[in-house]
Amino acid sequence: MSYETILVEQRGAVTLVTLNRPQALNALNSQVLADLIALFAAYDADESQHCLVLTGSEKAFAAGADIKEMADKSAADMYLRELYSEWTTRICATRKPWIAAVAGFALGGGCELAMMADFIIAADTAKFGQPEITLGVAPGMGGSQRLTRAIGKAKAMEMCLTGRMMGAQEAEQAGLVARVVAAADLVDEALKTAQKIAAMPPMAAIANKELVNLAFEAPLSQALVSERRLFQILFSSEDKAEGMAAFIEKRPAIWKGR
Ligand code: CO8
Repeated sequence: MSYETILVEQRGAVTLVTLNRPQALNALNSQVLADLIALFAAYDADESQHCLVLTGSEKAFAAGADIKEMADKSAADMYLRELYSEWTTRICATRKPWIAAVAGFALGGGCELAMMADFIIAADTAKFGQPEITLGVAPGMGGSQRLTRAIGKAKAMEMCLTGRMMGAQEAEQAGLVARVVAAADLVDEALKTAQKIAAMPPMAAIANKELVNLAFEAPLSQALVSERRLFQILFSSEDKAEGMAAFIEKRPAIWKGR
């Protein structure tokens, strides 16, 4: 598969993806979106890959949707063609785990893209923001909802209404990012974490992801039933038998992915 705006390499069972439009601070134009749709579909379909890291440059994870591309779009263009929605739907439908490794600016659509990840690891240089209001619009790819769920109403409202950026330390304290690391170590740390996830039984990884995400979608009583059912179903997997046998026999497990 060849891509125009992203660099993709496989490191064992981990796919490392780098947004690569440095001249525009990785602004998300339609080519980036098309590349990401194809990339995430390919990742989900590739049985050799079990975790993915998406990163940008030192200066910017992504500085938002491409304003130059959006500038002459009308409401009819956006509404009738549902621009961006296919992209959002496809990425959020990714079943396998993936991590956003964020350094520098993650603004507007860039912040929204990072928040679509299962979790964010941030460099100490990361700056998150939803500055759409300064352009006369509002977040359109989940920012107002995912940011509010992640950090609560007060901070999300303040950020959306003022467009102010939140630094990495504050983002960690507020619950937006899982961990902050030195900028020089960002990709290595994210890859190490991804390799740890990729070494887990793959079906259980998908189930764990599905269940944590359910906390944002379903009422607690239904989500708890779904959790119980998935827990019970995993007892039929070969990896459950292997995982428990390996523990008892004090040896490493060898996963089958079934
Ligand atoms: N789009 C297009 N080009 C961009 C963008 C962008 N979002 N951000 C930066 N660039 C370009 C600049 O135009 C500049 O290009 P050139 O050299 O040709 O002039 C180059 O990248 C470097 O940028 P700067 O010179 O501005 O770099 P600075 O270090 O001075 O500033 C900032 C960095 C603060 C990040 C600044 O570039 C900035 O404010 N960028 C815009 C941030 C922003 O407003 N993002 C939100 C965009 S709107 C959005 O994302 C909505 C998404 C939801 C849509 C869903 C619809 C359904």
